[in-house]
Amino acid sequence: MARTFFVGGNWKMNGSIQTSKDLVANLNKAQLDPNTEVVIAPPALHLLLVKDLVESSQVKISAQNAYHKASGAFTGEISVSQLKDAQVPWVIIGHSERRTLFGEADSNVAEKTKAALAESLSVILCVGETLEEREKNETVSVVVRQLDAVAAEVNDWSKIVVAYEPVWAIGTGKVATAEQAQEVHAAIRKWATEKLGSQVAEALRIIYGGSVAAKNCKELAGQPDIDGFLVGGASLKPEFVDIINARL
Ligand code: G2H
Repeated sequence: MARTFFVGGNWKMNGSIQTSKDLVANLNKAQLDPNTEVVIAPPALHLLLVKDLVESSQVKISAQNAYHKASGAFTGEISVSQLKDAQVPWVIIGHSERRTLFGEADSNVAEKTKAALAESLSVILCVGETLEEREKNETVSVVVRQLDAVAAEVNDWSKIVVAYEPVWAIGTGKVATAEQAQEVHAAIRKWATEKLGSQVAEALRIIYGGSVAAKNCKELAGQPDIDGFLVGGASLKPEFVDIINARL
């Protein structure tokens, strides 16, 4: 069964109310490949505004992070239950900026993923190695360690999209080559086959993130184990539409 191509736009901590409105207006008027699933992740403050402005049922919204507890004295956090209540159907978990800048460990990522799935949210689960880890030939072992931590807590992977984002390629303009990305995506699918079974592995979307742009998306999208993208910087530009349409 063919996997539906998936393109996520991670706006990170960028923009104003007006720029969020402009980005949605641009998507609303664009011709999007009807075979691509599109998910945009605005800053938390703009989630409901963006949700109301999106016109196409093809475009869903996502939070960039969530806390695993349902409620309580956790100043500054947003819970998975609150996302569900606000009808935000997706959440990004384990982005490398959360892991490196905010100290999220594999165990935090696993408990957040578990909590999100328990609230019936869908999860973009991010994994990836640092430059130092790649140079020490640890890429696959790092990614497998990150995935194993989640697999220890989660049985049902049907609502998870795995985003492979090599940390050295994020926001640096240094995109992984199509071969480098495909190699890791294939290793992730092999992991999934062994750990979760071949049916789950075959259905699992594994998307690439890290300096994806209009100029490099087609070659990446042509790889057999690359099922889409998580796009940062370029999701704030009109070329995001070209990335959504990478398979046309
Ligand atoms: C990786 C990606 C989106 P960028 O973080 O998650 O960002 O495309 O800017 O490298």
